[in-house]
Amino acid sequence: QWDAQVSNGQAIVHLFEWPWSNIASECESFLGPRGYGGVQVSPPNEYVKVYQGDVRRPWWERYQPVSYQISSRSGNDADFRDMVARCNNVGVRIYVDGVINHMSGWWPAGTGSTGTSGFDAGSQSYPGVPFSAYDFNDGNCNTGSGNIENYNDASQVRNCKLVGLNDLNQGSEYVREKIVDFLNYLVDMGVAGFRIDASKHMWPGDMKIIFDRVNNLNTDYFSAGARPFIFQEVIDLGGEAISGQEYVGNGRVTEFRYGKYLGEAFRGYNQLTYLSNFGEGWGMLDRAYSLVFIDNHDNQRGHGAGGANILTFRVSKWYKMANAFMLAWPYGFTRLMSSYYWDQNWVDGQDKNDWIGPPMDASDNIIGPSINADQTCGNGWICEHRWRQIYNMVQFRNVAHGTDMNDWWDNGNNQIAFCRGNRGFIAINNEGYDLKQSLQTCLSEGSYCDVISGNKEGGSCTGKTINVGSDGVAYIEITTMEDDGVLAIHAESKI
Ligand code: AAO
Repeated sequence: QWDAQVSNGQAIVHLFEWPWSNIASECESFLGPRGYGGVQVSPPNEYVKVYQGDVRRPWWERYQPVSYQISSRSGNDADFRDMVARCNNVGVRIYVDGVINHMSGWWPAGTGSTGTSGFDAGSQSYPGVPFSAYDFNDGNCNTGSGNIENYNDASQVRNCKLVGLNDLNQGSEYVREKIVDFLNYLVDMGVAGFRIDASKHMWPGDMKIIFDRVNNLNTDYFSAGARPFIFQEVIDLGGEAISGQEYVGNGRVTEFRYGKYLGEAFRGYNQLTYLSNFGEGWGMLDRAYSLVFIDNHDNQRGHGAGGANILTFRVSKWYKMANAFMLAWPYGFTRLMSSYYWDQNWVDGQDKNDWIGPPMDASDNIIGPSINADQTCGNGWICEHRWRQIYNMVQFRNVAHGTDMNDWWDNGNNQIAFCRGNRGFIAINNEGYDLKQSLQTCLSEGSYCDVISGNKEGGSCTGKTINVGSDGVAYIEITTMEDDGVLAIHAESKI
């Protein structure tokens, strides 16, 4: 379950809070044609409807399950099935955000949910599954509050409540059976795998027992015996009792250090020259086990981990540069973030608006993205995955797949360049002065379109044209005045 089971491309995108019908259309009209491998979707199963003071339908309500029925603000079971079929039919996989560590936090009896199950958090009664108090970890938690109080005690991190969320006991055969049924229901309808939420808070051994019971993928879309792709959310920046390494036997693990280090580097707190051995050489997980990203739905808004240096759509030039590096670099399985806009309100170093959910109408229904004539998104959606500098680097990653990194060059500071076999070449300028160099591109003689400054359209380039000599050398120029500090060419951008 370390294999993403992709067929259309080597990068996936988190379409955070998108409705299922919009995802289905996006697979057919954009993700399939542009070589995206798959989509991580928001939790599809029934959860709490949160109204708490001025907090109204926060994005994080989806991380408070009420049942495993496929019923959410993104759509119902039929909508979800339709999306899975339509995306698979164009080769784009669906990965479900599986919230299986816990159920909801405390809410007064009668609090609503996105389905019909009803629940009583106080007595840990979730009839929609059903779960009752017997199925939770209270008896295994030794802290006074019942919550996690110390991340240096591995037992309480697993057996106590994460921020007050009722903590399921995955040591119970009954609980395992209900979780396996939930995952199998989704696998049988054609999903390719799972992001496993809050994995740090479950025992790796219990998780292995659960995953080993999940069915092979649906042979309507996958080869016989194909195993679900598993990527486990474990925040490990070092310094705690639990490490991501403990989970690599179950599947891939989110490598949070990756985005943190690149954020620091592109913001100028580290020199790009040191990226020549980025990956295991920096203490990160083995590339076969890591899931990498620049930002995620938590740390783009100060939740989770990564701190103030995490790059997001709000610092778009650095963001495009870091994503271009990630998509060109041969380490890890890559995931892009696709966001909606919200106004931040910084008070004492915290964004008081960090709860704001997706664009919604007067009835609290999500307003999905509109697509503009220039192929960007409207209705308040950022659609980073539709930015030319990003979708073209997704193609770069596909063209370079199977090669390693070679012919590294740098200026000793913040100008770097490297090849991927004889399939691709990228140069990055993060200096305060122009990059003007003749560099080895490792490509065959000919003219190539720079896929950052433009596209290859018909037989010509809408951006820069790069002429590679018979020795593979080309003159590369990236001035500080340009929109983007990156230049990239590859075997399929040749004219
Ligand atoms: C909401 C309310 C809560 C309320 C609760 C129950 O905000 O006030 O008590 O409901 O009613 C999301 C939101 C939460 C939300 C929750 C449920 O983020 O605010 O709570 O939905 O609605 C830990 C977990 C990690 C988790 C992360 C947010 O380990 O798994 O917290 N991420 C996932 C999801 C996330 C979701 C949940 C889990 C819950 O992605 O969206 O929460 O389903 C340290 C630890 C980390 C820990 C962080 C934050 O990180 O290492 O494991 O993550 O703290 O607690 C440095 C350190 C780094 C440290 C970091 C932050 O960087 O190096 O280790 O500082 O301190």
